[in-house]
Formats: sequence, structure tokens, C-alpha cells
Amino acid sequence: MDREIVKLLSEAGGVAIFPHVSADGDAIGSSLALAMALKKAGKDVVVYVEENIPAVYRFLPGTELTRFYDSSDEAMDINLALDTGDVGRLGTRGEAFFKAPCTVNIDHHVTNTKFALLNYVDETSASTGEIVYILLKKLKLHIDTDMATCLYTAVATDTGGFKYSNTTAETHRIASELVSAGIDIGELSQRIFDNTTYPKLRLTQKAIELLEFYENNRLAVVTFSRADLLATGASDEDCDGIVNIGRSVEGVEVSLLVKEKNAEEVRVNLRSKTYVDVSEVAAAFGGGGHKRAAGCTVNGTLQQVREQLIEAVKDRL
Ligand SMILES: [Mn+2]
Repeated sequence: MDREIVKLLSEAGGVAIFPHVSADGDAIGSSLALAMALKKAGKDVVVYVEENIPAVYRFLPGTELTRFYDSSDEAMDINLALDTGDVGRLGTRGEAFFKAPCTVNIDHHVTNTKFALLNYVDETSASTGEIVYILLKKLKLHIDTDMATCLYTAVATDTGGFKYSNTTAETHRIASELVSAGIDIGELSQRIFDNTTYPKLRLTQKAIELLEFYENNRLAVVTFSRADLLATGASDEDCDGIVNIGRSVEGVEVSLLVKEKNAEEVRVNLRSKTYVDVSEVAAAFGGGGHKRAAGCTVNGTLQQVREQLIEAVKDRL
């Protein structure tokens, strides 16, 4: 952990935390845990979210520290981005982020562009939650049950429940410490992993219907139009995890979820199983991520972007 970041955070009077757009369990969990810890240490803290917190994470402690940025808000001493690979992932909060005298970027994406004044990027870490855990230790802040609940959510979601290849011995050591802080793993796991809604179930059904296979079944693709989302009653956050359906099929190396965002933009989620570095594919389209999980937002029609991505992945299979 960067000593200067630790020193600055311990001395700061006010800190604003910025998780990435379409915040996932890691972005939200690590932001809430850090916010609660800094608050408990007597600091002024706010978490600026881009969208409402996804329903699945609304039970987490610390959500009262989140809100939307208002241009009349006074700048804090430090603006700190968490789990955010590049400025684009700050969405509409990009300008607000750079208003503080000191900006910090803490992340684990291999494609991180080090956009802040101080950057700490550990791509060997499975989750930003693990980095925040280490940061809290360095700050000598006690991790209570609420903070542990949020950090465990961060670690567990970014490792797919400790199943993905990014999971390390260190991941388990940290998880073990978090469990010791008194969290209820059974209840927490059920809430974050075994809890669906009818719209999400219908969306999953639609995804299976629409699954297409290419390149001797090594590439799986699901393409969602806005109409598909509308027909199922699902929201954008319900698309979380859909890309894993294709990857789970025997023989598939790369899975794509190609989703119409609006008339001009298409969001693509990429997953790979063993050897294709999808962060490179996503980076070629202005996005980023990790070797086995990445994403990009591309200008064009749904069909155009779908074709472009299929071509780009074919070369690497
Ligand atoms: Mn993450």
C-alpha cells in the first residue's frame, strides 16, 4: 500500500469516495466499508454514486453515506475513486472528481489509466475490497461487523463466490479475517448470490433462448436489444451475471453479452475461461477490465458492434 495515500487519508478532514458507474458488489462494498471506517475516525465522508444502489445491495450497512453529487457541494480534501479503471467509468462525475485538491485512485484493473494525482493499482488483487481491507489495517482502523459485511460482499462478488481464477490464498486469508469479525455468511451469501426476481428470471430465460455459438462453439454470444429488456421487465442491473451463462457451457472459451444501451451506444461484457485475455479486447474498444472479465461501451448499432466484437475475439481463439 502506498504510504503517501495512507498518510494523506489519515490527515484528511473530508473524503469523497467515487465508485464506478453501474457499480457492482466490489465497487459498492469497498466504498461503503471505507466510508464507514473513515466516518468512525471522525472524518467528513460521502460516497458519490452515479445511479441508485442496485436493489440486491441495498441491505448493506452504510448506504446512508451515499448520495448523488450536486454541483453546489463543496469539494472535500480528497476525492478517492475505487474500483474505477479510467475516467470514463466515473460517468457524469468526472468533472466533480477533479475538483478536490487531492485525487486518489485505488483499483485492481490491469487496464487502469492512473488518472488521479496518487494511484495505487494492484492487479494481483482479486477485488478492490481486499485492497481496502489492507488500507484499513494500515490506517489502524478497526474493522467492525458492518464494515466486514461490506468488504466480504466486495471480495465474494468479484471472485464469483471464491470460484474464479483471480482468487488467491490472500483472498481467503482476508475473507477469514472478515468472517472472524462476526458476519453471517449464510444470510449474506443468500442475499447476494441466491436471490433473484421474476424479471431477472425472465431475462435469464431470454438469454438462454438467444444464445448463439461461433468458432466451433468456443465463442458464446447473447445480444439484448432494448425491446428484449422491456419485454422481460428487467432493468440494466438485472443483466449482471448474464454473461456467465455462455461461459459456463462446455467448450466455450469466450462469452459476450452485447446489450443495446441507447440508439448510439452498445455495452459489451466479456468473459473468458482459461486463456483469452479479454481485457485486451475491451481495451481495443476503449474499455478495460481484467484478463477473464472485462467490458466496453462502443458507439454503433447493436448489430455493428456485435459483428466487430465477434471478429476481434475470433482472432484470439
Ligand atoms: Mn473490482
